[in-house]
Amino acid sequence: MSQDVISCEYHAAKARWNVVRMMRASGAGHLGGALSCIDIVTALYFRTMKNDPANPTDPARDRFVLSAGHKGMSQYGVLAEAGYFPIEELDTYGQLGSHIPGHPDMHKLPGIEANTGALGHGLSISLGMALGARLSGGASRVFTVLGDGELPEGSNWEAFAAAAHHRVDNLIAIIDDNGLQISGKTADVMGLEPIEDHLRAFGWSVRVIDGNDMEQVISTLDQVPFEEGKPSAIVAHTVKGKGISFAENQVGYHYWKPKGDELERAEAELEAQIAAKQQELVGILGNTAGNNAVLGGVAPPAAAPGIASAQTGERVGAVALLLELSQGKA
Ligand SMILES: Cc1ncc(C[n+]2csc(CCOP(=O)(O)OP(=O)(O)O)c2C)c(N)n1
Ligand SMILES: [Mg+2]
Repeated sequence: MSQDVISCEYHAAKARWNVVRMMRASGAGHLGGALSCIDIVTALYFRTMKNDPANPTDPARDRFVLSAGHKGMSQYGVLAEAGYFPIEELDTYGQLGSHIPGHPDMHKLPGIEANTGALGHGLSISLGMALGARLSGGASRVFTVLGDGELPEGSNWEAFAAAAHHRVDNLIAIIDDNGLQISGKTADVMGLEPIEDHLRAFGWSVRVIDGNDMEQVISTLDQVPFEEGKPSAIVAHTVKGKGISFAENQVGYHYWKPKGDELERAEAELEAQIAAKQQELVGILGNTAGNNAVLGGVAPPAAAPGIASAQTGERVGAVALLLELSQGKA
């Protein structure tokens, strides 16, 4: 397994831990869908996309739109891990005035490109961004994550058709195909399987992968656009609630209100995953200060897992931007 894969797995494990930190702070949230797509979101920020936490409004950046906005904790967990905002901000999740509300708000947090949560809008927004980049002569690509249960929203299909018609090959749609949605199996509520056939019929170039297998996620994202002149789609088979054993594939954990010792059990499981990845990384690289810097803050194995993050002095820029957003200046 390559160092890049393990490094992304490590950051994904820590991002999952961040999700549980938000749950601990707020007492409730959309857990299942956040955990199914978080490996993909991690790979996008830590490997695929041109992005810089210290300069989140760089016009040349690639864009990420979380169309299924209820999965927002995935993006917050990854942005915090990448150093877009101070990690302590996670403890304000869902509170009045927080920069990280229940659904992403571009006016409140650096790194959020669009307000989402009403399903079915993100792909159209992303298409507009991708066309805008083309018109302005930029090289930016736009990545968007949709849920399988989101796909029946009719507006998606206008965007799928328009993107192919206009040959928008800097647009990449990733379907977090976890087979479940809010009220049950997607196949029972409004099934579109096999999703890849629909997308191909609409003129997209499509790959089907295991979206919780970091090696597949990375190697597939490395290949976009799959075909010149065609938008790219990845149908990512995932597990809702991935990473917390008792939440996996359980529709009841779409929205989680932790009870009993669930939080402690979730944290213990994720801390074991973080520690295991940390050991793998240290095994490859050696536990030196230089290597820690390259990896964005790998804590020595003796340190408490889950606490160290990629946060560096660069976050000062993000803090300043947060302040401006609060004051309505940015
Ligand atoms: C327009 C719109 N209709 C309904 C909802 C309510 N809703 C929130 S999450 C969800 C399920 C979405 O399923 P999926 O896209 O598969 O996401 P997952 O539950 O797997 O995270 C629904 C219907 C919404 N947010 N927006
Ligand atoms: Mg789903």
